[in-house]
Amino acid sequence: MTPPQTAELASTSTDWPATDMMVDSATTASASISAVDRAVDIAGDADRAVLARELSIVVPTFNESANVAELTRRLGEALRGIAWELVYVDDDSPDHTAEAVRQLAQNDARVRVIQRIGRRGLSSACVEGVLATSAPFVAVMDADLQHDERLLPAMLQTLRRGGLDIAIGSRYVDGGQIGEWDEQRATISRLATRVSHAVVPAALKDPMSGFFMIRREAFMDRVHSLSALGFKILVDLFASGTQPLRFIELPYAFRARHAGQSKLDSHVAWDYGMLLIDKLIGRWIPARFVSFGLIGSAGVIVHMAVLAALFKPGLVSFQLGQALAAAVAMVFNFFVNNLLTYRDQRLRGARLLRGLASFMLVCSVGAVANVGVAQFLFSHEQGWVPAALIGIVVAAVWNFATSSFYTWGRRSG
Ligand SMILES: Nc1nc2c(ncn2[C@@H]2O[C@H](COP(=O)(O)OP(=O)(O)O)[C@@H](O)[C@H]2O)c(=O)[nH]1
Ligand SMILES: [Mg+2]
Repeated sequence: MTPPQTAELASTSTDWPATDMMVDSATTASASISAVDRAVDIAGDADRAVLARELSIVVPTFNESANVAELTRRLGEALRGIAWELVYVDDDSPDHTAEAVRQLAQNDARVRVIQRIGRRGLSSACVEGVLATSAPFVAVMDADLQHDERLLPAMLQTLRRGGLDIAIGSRYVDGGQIGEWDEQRATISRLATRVSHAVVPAALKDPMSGFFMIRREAFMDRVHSLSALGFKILVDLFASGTQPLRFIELPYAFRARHAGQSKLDSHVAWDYGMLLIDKLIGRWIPARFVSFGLIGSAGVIVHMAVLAALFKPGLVSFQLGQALAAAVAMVFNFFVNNLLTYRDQRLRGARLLRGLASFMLVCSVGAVANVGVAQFLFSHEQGWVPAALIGIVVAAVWNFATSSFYTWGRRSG
């Protein structure tokens, strides 16, 4: 609106005829230009004042359309008197969560959505949400109302006082509760907590919490070393960066899910293992390569089983049996890697078949390289075991590097 007005005034002033009047008119015109500029400045200040949020809230979502309106309403109530913004990061939920948020955003400019397509992952969603906001304090919480939004003002108050980087909603400090979990879920959570202490401080009672508020600076200090794998963003934050996070745990009672279903499934355990491996040795070996290697080892077992089943009873020649076993092992490796190693960018539909074809091509080249390298080493007086092992490692590195780019890396083509 405003820049055209200014331009209009400017052009009016140059269009005036050159008469004695000109000086006065020009003065009047420039006076009104500066009046407009001042008005623009004041309006700008007002806009900026409205936009200067103290608290950004980031909420990852997958199929939470029945929860977002209620969460937004409750946040509005809990955060009266605080300047906040709310960003949902949705992974293209089939239940149209992103659309539900857009409708809320039409009535409340503090609310918006980032809709990610062809991507999955709670941690990476949180990271991208935090990066899309600007307030000096950022909270992360779930959409299903299990996290008590009434704790947010106390978290903010604690961080405002200074001296701390992060305030965590904790189920395991005095006054905290895990709510209605069954015994199995509670045991798994306790176990995961114990294991996490390989990479996070032992004093942290609830590293599995997905509910916390962090100073933006502390987040930005470590954002480049985050793994952003899987579900456990807090473990990731604590295990990244050079300076330890100064933290406090505030108790709250974990509530029952409001609507919809938990996204926690058996793959989460794999993702968690990968996160821990990435934090422990990721500097030297990428966790995805470890996952790829483990699945490759399982592929060797599949290969041997198929070969034994076909060749031993004399159904096929050794050569044909070996070729068929290799093909089955490749298909097995492709599907399991698609399920686990590349869970966050899983191929589906037509892209799945194209992916399988490119994977088998890549692995065939890998197999030729394997035999070539091993043969070369063997003919140069290396023992057969090291020659074979080095051949396998060369093929694994090739298969991983090339398939991560050609099979899973590209969105189209
Ligand atoms: N963006 C995004 N959000 C997710 C994903 N998986 C889970 N979430 C969200 O993360 C939060 C926690 O998930 P939830 O299923 O409640 O886990 P649980 O509380 O451990 O059972 C919820 O708001 C989910 O909608 C995902 O892959 N991407
Ligand atoms: Mg939940």
